[in-house]
Amino acid sequence: MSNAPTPVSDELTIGVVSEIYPNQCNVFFDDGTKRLCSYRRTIFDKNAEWRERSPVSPGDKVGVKILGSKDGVIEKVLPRVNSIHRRAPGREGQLLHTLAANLDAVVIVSAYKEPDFSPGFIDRFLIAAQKAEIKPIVVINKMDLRTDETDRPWALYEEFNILCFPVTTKDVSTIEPLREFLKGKTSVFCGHSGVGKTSLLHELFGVSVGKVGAISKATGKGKHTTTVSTLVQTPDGTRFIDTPGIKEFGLVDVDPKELIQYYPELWELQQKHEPYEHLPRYEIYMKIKAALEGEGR
Ligand SMILES: Nc1nc2c(ncn2[C@@H]2O[C@H](COP(=O)(O)OP(=O)(O)O)[C@@H](O)[C@H]2O)c(=O)[nH]1
Ligand SMILES: [Mg+2]
Repeated sequence: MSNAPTPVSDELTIGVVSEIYPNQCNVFFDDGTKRLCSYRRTIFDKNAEWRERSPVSPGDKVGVKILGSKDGVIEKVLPRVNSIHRRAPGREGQLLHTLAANLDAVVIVSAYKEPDFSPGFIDRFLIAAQKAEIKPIVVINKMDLRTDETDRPWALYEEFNILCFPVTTKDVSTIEPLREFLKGKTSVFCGHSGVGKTSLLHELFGVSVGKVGAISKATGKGKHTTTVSTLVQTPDGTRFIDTPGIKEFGLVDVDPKELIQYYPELWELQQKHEPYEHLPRYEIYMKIKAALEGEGR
């Protein structure tokens, strides 16, 4: 691998977006350097059905015009292979917040406890990942808080062939399989605030991700938490994106009627029962299960 940044043309150098600030972002280059870059607003697509909250997102590959020793200007965003996004919270209209782009995996993190295991949140990310055709995995952290060894609230997902990793940052041996899975990949860590994403990333890769999620003033309507994702790259080429404090995850472009189609096994069962498209997958499953058990009696 060359140590010099890759030039795309005489003028532009390819890099990967790391963090987004209001009018600038950090970009990583092949040689391991990072530059603070501004972007031209003209790279927004004004005709798109959904407007993007920011013209670039962590993981985006960009063409940068190098300025001086530390800065640059993003002149071009290369086409995305894929991305994971949500409705921008606290904003009206069709505003899209792309959490991360060009991913190999979506890591959905939940805690076993503190905060409670959250199947509704996992379901929504599973749907978003499947819709974007990115491999989802489920990580259940804080397993040290489990007292009943037989309790496996994630078992349902395993039944659906979704890879699940029960872990605890208190015992590094539990995170080895996860580290192995993530090696060489670009993945985004998604989950409620407090489930242990940042602690896990620190244990997995020995890198500290700065605490973000600052409080900002929302225009007119009081305060809300801004969500800033950060991409980090390790020397072996593994990349991950930490997403602090996702409280809301509104699906975009998913018609409630098509929802159940993301779960082929439920789709099949649903043909025999009432439609439950409006419910989270876990609840649909419990209802169908109850219906089937009732039928058997
Ligand atoms: N009991 C227990 N606590 C943990 C574990 N991992 C992280 N924590 C704690 O959970 C809290 C939130 O962790 P943090 O990494 O900031 O979560 P994030 O908001 O998802 O990034 C911190 O107080 C951590 O010390 C774990 O495996 N077990
Ligand atoms: Mg965090």
